[in-house]
Amino acid sequence: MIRLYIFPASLKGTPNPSSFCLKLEAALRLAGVPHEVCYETDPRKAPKGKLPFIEIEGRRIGDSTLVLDHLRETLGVDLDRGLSEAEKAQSHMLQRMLDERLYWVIVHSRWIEEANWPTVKALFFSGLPFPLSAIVPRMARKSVRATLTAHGIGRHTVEEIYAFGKQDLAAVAAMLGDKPFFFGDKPTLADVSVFATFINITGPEMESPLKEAALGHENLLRHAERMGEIYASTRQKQRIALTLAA
Ligand SMILES: N[C@@H](CCC(=O)N[C@@H](CS)C(=O)NCC(=O)O)C(=O)O
Repeated sequence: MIRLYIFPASLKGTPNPSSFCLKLEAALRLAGVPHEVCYETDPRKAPKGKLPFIEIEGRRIGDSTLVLDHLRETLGVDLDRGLSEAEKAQSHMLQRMLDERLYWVIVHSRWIEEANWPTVKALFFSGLPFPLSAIVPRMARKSVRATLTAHGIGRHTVEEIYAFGKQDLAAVAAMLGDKPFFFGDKPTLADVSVFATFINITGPEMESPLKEAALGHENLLRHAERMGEIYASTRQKQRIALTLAA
């Protein structure tokens, strides 16, 4: 049995506060891969210091992409089976844009945006005793700020950062158009990836120009609803399977 380590579902409005954790969990559900979800709050315990990771046959593998690569190579788990090489390439580029750029705009909107910082602080640091409660959140925020600067996005003005995010969202919306899914009549990894990112922008009660822009894309909202239903129904199936097995 695969053990999937993800953050707990602790942020109202999204199944998981981390788009990477949600992407991997949703991909496993959609592909019908039996797995046990283990909640972890400390990314330092992960093989690469970030969540999600899996444990399979005594081995720990970190990074959602590397996990999916491993499952494809060893178990033949592949949500993109049947896509043409060109479609696979488009999906690859879409996912890289979401993971390597739009993700950082989300990080800015949560950790740096003053209005949203209390929510993030409560989400990750509410259990700390004094004086740690006064020190740790401030240090963590400083470290995220430094990471954003090292990445490069933190060197831009707030207006520029959100403009990048809006452009990315517009590109995703244009690529989906009026289709139900990105490629064909059933969801692939591109759909899972967009769902995991989009719901983390629009779902939580944290306002930002990024969220405002996302809410303006009717087709992405409908896509998220569609994917949310699929995500929820696959959990039900899994529960039933577990009950039957018990
Ligand atoms: N490339 C990684 C990214 C994972 C990632 O950034 N995880 C974040 C949560 S969204 C994390 O664990 N951050 C903790 C940290 O940086 O200390 C993947 O695809 O899994």
